[in-house]
Amino acid sequence: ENTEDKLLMKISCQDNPPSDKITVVGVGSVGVAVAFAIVSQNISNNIVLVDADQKRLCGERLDLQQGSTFKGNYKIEACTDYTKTACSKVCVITAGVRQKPEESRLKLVQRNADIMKEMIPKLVKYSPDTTLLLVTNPVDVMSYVSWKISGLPNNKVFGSGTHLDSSRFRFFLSEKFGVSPCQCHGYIVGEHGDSSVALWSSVNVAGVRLRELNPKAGTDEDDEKWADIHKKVVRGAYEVIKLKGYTSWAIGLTAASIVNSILRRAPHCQTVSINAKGLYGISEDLYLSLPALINSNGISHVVKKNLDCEEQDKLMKSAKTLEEIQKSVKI
Ligand code: 6V0
Repeated sequence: ENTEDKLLMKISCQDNPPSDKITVVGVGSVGVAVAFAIVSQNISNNIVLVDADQKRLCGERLDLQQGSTFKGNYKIEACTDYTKTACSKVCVITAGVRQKPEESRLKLVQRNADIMKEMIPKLVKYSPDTTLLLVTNPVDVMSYVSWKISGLPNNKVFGSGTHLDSSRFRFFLSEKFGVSPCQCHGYIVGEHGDSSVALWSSVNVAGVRLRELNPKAGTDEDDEKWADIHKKVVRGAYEVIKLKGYTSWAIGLTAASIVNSILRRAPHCQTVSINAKGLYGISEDLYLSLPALINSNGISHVVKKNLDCEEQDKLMKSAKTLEEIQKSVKI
């Protein structure tokens, strides 16, 4: 095994030809933030919006269109019946119910699974080669349900997962050090939710490993209580929902960054919710977040990080939590 093979495990091979059509299903606070992040950053100028609520759909379409003057005339289409979604490169799924204040993501499971059952076959019918990016919560279980329903290979169905949690983690680290979040590297894996796992052993700031500076960082024996940062990550969404009723901008940018990796062939390592069977000690078809590379064909590789015993233990616990919910959902 050469060094590259020690780092990366191949998931898929071919690289598909470019197309930049992006469907966003659900034009609630999240869907609109995703669409806005995509057009405002020039990731794609070809968006189709879908929602069951025709009035809201028309309103959001008009509002977005009327700003296109400032962004090189992007195209925004909309429909309730999926016809205009044909040949989408990526379908970002944000439709569904959201958490009420202090409600856990896992509470939403069957209601949103039923919505996936209705939507996914229509999306795949019109775009049989698409990549499905799930955002609807609980995102790990919704990714699994959508994979099952879609019949697509598992490299083409995945969720935004803990990519947002990792962004929150990097932001809180950047606040602590006063170093840009782009240079604070840290990964959250496992469930996008209460049982997520911070990989403290690999946190590094400007190339310096945190554990070189404080070997106990992130553990219970740490006097500096770095683990509190992970608690803040877990509380992140609850906090925003308590204050403004929902979360939108950070998840909009998070999903857009994944779409960017697919369209731009930019193989960034992102913690996304994938079928983890055969990876990191997981033997079932179970969706949870692991560090992965994304290209135009979806998930191309999984990064084989060395976890310490505590991290591996916590990942298994997170997997157990998700496995129970995943089994309980009726597909
Ligand atoms: P919202 O503002 O209520 O919007 C939901 C939209 O979905 C509405 O416009 C509905 O009309 C539409 N919708 C519902 N059912 C259907 C259907 N069958 N077909 C088409 N459209 C439908 O919710 P919001 O946008 O705030 O949240 C959407 C989902 O994203 C929720 O499940 C959230 O929990 C989830 N989030 C996931 C995050 C993540 O990190 N993965 C982050 C934030 C929210």
